[in-house]
Amino acid sequence: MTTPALLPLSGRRLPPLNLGTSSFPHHRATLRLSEKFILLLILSAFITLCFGAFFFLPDSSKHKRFDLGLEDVLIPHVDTSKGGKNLGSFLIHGQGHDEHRHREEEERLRNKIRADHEKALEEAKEKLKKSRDEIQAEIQTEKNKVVQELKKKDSKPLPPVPLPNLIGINSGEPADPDIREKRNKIKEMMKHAWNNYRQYGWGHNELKPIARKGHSTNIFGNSQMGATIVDALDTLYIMGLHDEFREGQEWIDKNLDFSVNSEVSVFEVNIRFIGGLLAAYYLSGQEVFKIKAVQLAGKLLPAFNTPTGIPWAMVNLKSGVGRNWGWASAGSSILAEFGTLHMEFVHLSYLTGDPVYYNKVMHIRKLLQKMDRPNGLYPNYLNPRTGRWGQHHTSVGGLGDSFYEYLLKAWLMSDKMDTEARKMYDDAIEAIEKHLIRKSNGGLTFIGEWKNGHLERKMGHLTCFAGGMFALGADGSRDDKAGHYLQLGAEIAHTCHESYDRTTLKLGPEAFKFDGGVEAVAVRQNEKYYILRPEVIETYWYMWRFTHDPKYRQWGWEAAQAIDKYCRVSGGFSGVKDVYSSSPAYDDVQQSFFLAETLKYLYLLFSNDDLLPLDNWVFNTEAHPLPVLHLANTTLSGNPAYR
Ligand code: DMJ
Repeated sequence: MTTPALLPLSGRRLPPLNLGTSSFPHHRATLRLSEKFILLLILSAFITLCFGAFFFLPDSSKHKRFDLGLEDVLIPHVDTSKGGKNLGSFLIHGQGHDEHRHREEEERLRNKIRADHEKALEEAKEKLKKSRDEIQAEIQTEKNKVVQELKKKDSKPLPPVPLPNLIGINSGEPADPDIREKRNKIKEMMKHAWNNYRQYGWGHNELKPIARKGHSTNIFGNSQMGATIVDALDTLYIMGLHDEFREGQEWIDKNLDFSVNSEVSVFEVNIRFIGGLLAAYYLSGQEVFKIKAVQLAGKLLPAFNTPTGIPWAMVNLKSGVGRNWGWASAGSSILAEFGTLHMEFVHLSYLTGDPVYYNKVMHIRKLLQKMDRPNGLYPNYLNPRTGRWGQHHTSVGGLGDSFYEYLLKAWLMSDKMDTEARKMYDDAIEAIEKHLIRKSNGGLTFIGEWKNGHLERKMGHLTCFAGGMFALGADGSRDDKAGHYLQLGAEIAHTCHESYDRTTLKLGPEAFKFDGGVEAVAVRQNEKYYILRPEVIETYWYMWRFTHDPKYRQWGWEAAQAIDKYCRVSGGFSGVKDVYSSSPAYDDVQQSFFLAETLKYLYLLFSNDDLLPLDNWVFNTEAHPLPVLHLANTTLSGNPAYR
């Protein structure tokens, strides 16, 4: 009938109230009336204001006192009615001293109820007098308070985690004066790129070096999140450009805010921002980078809310609404995008002790493992609603590339404990070798693209990273084929060098063919551009580390000189539209990956191997070095914060 909460107000289970003296019957009646009045008023105020009335209730501390007070008294009564002996005996034997104490207690309580009600009534009346604007302003103030509380919570220090072995972050000075000079030249190029960005594009995502203003692309939505700053940090650090590093850190600390109404690429934000922030954290030990990385990762998580758990390509950082690229086959997500989250997400779980990130990427892996693969190949498109493949296109370049890279790197990053990832990598590479890798008539090894049962004899600049990947994965390969994979890496490096060498500018085109007498040359006009990409130099560097064949330094130096000659302008570095033209037009974009990757790989190529040794560091696909985690197993149980 009556809810327990109403018992104290109706007083049905209390003995008749004795307010201390029978000489005030009128007062007693008035009090009951005023109680009813109070009840009515509160009830009507509640109904009128509907759910918004939440803000008009007396503050919670009042509720608390009220409830507690009643509870103390009611329990004995309830027990009495049940004939209880323990607490109930408090009233059964309610004579003399006990009864007197009980009356006093009731009196005190009654007064308190009355005072509370009167106060609540006054407050309710006051609220009702306020204008709509005042009420809205109050609601806004309450909301702001909540936001502030959340912000405080966000910037709370994370649990301390022992840092992995951070070897070789301040070394690498070559003894050979010629190599030292080359290394210094690369550092000078970095300063030129950074200084111009700082002067003309500071805080924008990228720089237009000719127009001398900020630039951005749709991968960053309409945000201004300083992509170049975040992407460049670790390169600045390893080059010893510490003043510039500090400037970047200060900007990030004060300005990098992810609560923006902007639809960004989950993949790009992960590899550039989360990867960049995590690497900066490990190198410098500055907590701010870790905190920002974790805040940002939280903003990406809603992208995983799909029927399959395969994330959307894009997510709105504010609303959390996700969707896929309009151009992707049948509303699909892209293999190279949802398959390139593993490294960063495992580190996030390691650093926070929160398995949510780890679970997300392992779920993707498990789902992929269960799926049929045509010819053992992974198609580039997967529909996140149905869990079915889109078009059967397979590529080791755009749309596929870093998925394979991250299988290998998941294994390396786990101190080679994640053998499941290694197996997936080995299986995938075997299928790729069988179906996609061919030799041209002129003897150049190339990796083509699989399109609905047909091999397209075309290779992208992006695909050239695979030379380095094969070399990196040689050690630990199945059937002890290390020599074979190192050789394959060398052949890809050679082919990609040819694609540079056969141009006028000695810079590689975006895509090149091996068809009808054409060898490693772009045919279509819209494939002749070079946008400061790193993949060929990346492969030179890995090959250098594994073979120390001086030709890789030579090839790297050729590329560095060509970039300095043809891409350098007074306002920074720009891509060029045609590498076969002696006077090419500029595209007027200084890509953030030029500072993150191209210049970093060049600098490493002219450094000693003790700078970021590959036994201790694994580079994410944007060249951000993350340390090997010596976890007991891949479930992160080695991490004390997780335990
Ligand atoms: C970089 O952002 C990354 O390397 C990514 O994996 C693909 N390529 C671009 C630069 O070319």
